[in-house]
Amino acid sequence: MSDRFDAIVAELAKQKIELPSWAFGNSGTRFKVFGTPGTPRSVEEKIADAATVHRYTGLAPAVALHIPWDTVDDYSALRDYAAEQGVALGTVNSNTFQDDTYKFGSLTHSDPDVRQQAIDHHFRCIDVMNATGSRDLKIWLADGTNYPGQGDIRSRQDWLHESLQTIYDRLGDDQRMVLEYKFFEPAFYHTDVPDWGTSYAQVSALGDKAMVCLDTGHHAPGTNIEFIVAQLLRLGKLGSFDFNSRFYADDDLIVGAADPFQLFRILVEVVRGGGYANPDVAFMLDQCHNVEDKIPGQIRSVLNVQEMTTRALLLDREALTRAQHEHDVLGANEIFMDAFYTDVRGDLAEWRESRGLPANPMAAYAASGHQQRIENERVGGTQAGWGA
Ligand code: AOS
Ligand code: ZN
Ligand code: ZN
Repeated sequence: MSDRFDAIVAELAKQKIELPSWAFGNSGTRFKVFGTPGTPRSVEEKIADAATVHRYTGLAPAVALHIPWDTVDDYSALRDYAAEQGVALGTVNSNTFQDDTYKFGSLTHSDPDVRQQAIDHHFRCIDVMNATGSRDLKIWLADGTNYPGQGDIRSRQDWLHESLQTIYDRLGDDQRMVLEYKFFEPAFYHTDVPDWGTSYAQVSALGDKAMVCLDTGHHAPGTNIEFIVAQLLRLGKLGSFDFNSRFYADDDLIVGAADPFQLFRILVEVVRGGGYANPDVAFMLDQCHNVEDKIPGQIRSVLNVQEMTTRALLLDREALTRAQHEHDVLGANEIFMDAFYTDVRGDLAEWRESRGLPANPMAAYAASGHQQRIENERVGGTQAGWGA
């Protein structure tokens, strides 16, 4: 391995990426959900698939759950099962976007009884966290309106604060809430948590255990996402990422597939803000594999994050800072781009082998026969999820 790589390997070894359970379920679009052979039929099989990704990459030691898609009778037993597979249970994601009750909103609904029902759902999510030992409750709200005049935009912010405060007050000392924003969809006129500023304002009003979740697919085209990352890290309020990539909207494609340079720029700010040593930031994927096999899709995803993280760690910050202070525009840009253009695949392959991992996890998985085995074994039925 190169000397440059050796110098950053200790930092790179801290990288942990949390996989979403729903990445292993069947997903799709509003037009069609295509099932794929080998799709998990239970929460346990989803966890087993996530553990397979971790076994091939060493990058994914935790699985995020989604309630109610990952409902089981005994979450402590599920926690033990996950541990046997070699992974931990991570973030608990709530869902107030699929019940008819929430047609006109959940935590922001004008009817206090509906708000209470949504609050009670989050209380149940916290009960799950208490059983699984999870730190984070992730709240993403589909709440919003489709037409001007449909709802009282300002009152909805007040109702949202009251609802979030009630949930926040139920969190344990070692638990957090991460509030995720999204500029549109499924609401088309206004979304009640549309941008980082709203999430920041709402979580700041709650306290230290409330943070912002940044989903990389949740911004208008052309948004400078790395600016938001730098600002939230500077403010101490970046709690988690939902990594994915998009060409047009919230496409939930493999992270880095649409714009590896944007992923690199985001990770440069992550490294600048403490990198994977920063205990405040959870690095989660939030992706759906509509047409590709799911386990290799997740392997590809975590490898993309690892590769761009490696390049970000190679950025010569001392030289860059000197060039910036000297207003050496072209020199600074060249230093920045040099890190991005550095091909780190050979070093990473060598490093993986030195740690008992396959040099090329994608090729190793393809050659393993594992996909064929699960396709032969898993006949009949699939797990609840986006498209179930
Ligand atoms: C929806 O668009 C958001 O990205 C959510 O983070 C995510 O898909 C959800 O958490 C799954 O419940
Ligand atoms: Zn998300
Ligand atoms: Zn999303």
